[in-house]
Amino acid sequence: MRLPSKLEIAPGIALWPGALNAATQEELVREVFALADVSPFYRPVMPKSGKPFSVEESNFGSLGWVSTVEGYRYAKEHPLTHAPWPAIPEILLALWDAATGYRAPPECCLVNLYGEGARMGLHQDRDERALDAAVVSVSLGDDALFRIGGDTRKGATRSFPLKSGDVVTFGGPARLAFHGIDRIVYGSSRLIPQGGRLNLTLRRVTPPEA
Ligand code: MD6
Ligand code: FE
Repeated sequence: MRLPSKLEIAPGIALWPGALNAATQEELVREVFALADVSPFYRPVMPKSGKPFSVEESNFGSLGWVSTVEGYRYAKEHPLTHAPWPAIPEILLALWDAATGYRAPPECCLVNLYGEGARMGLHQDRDERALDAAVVSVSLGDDALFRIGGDTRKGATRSFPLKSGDVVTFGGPARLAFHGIDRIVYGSSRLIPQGGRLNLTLRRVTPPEA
């Protein structure tokens, strides 16, 4: 896979606007929902409070990121079906190589499904041990407003729009930057049959040498 030129949003944060063409976006959406038949979307809950997420989630890969009242963790199985997660689609593996050049493949593709009104609060992706690998994020469907800050929850933040087909990487000095989704523009895209937005984030969890 070849990527167009990237924009440096901040040190360690790169954006490839429209990296995936319409045909590739459609193919990915088909694959994600086909895999969701075996690995269904479910609504995770927040650690401690048990408050439900506004997004629904699933995972692909050898490890899936899950959130329960006990905390966040990587798990080999779906929390409801107890089946192993399905393999990460080839398109995404090729994208990972093109965007990161990392020496090992991703182990997790976390899938977030946003319906009307869904959002994601400011958070860090810090449950991975391979923090030298960037996180690769793909947006599909409705437009979203992405917010980024620094390594502490306080500090200044800024936001920028993400559109269907955009790819973002978080690495190096930005690997632990706080970020979230303020809102989506529900109904702005017709890519996803039932409407809304899909976000796919690819992560390397364990150091390749481990
Ligand atoms: C989203 N993205 O775009 C949520 N995490 O719906 C993330 O949480 C994210 O975009 C790490 C790196 C890039 C991301
Ligand atoms: Fe994240």
